[in-house]
Amino acid sequence: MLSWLPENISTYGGDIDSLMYHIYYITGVWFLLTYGVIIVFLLRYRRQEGQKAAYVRGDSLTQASWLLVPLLIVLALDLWIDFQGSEVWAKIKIDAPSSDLLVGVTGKQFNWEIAYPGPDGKLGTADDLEMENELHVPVNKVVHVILRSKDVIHSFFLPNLRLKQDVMPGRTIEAWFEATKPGRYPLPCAELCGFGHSGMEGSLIVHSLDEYEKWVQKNWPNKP
Ligand SMILES: [Cu+2]
Repeated sequence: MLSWLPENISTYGGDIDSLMYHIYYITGVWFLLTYGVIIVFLLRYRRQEGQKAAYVRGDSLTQASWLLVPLLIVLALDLWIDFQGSEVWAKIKIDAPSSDLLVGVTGKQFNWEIAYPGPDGKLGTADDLEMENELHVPVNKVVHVILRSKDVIHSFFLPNLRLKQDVMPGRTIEAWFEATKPGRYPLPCAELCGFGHSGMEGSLIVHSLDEYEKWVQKNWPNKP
């Protein structure tokens, strides 16, 4: 069910998806329930000959409970979602695994500037390689992404990796992911950032380890 989500190729994608399904099912059941009650009441209490409409203010507890009981249930479900979500949130946002693979991604109207640190492993040095809109990574390796913006707010979005992070001018934000399947995947901007926003789309290229090694050798032939 609900297999319309894009293919998941992220180590933590399953956690995000199960949280999503959780929310879908809760809100789905609640949606059917409330609209079911509305429809039943519309039919049952429709206009009838000789019966005047009553003006109900909810003064008695029995009447007010029509609001208070659903309110408490919704609140409890909300806390349940928060509780379940906090575990996933901590796993992804707080306990990021360490990695020596680093890549810089800078959003600008209307491109992603991707910077690879080169053999010294540091960004902002002479051996950096810069390219536009192509994020090359190896499969099954943790990659840290250093996110920046040159102008306005953009949003770094890798739907297949279940990763979406706003990119803010003046701030450096770190994210991470680990892709589990080689291929080419979309990297759109998910924040309306101006006239060319809809065309702001890069690619994530996940290489097999051999292929990635070849890509590295091609770009840094003297890499030790
Ligand atoms: Cu953008």
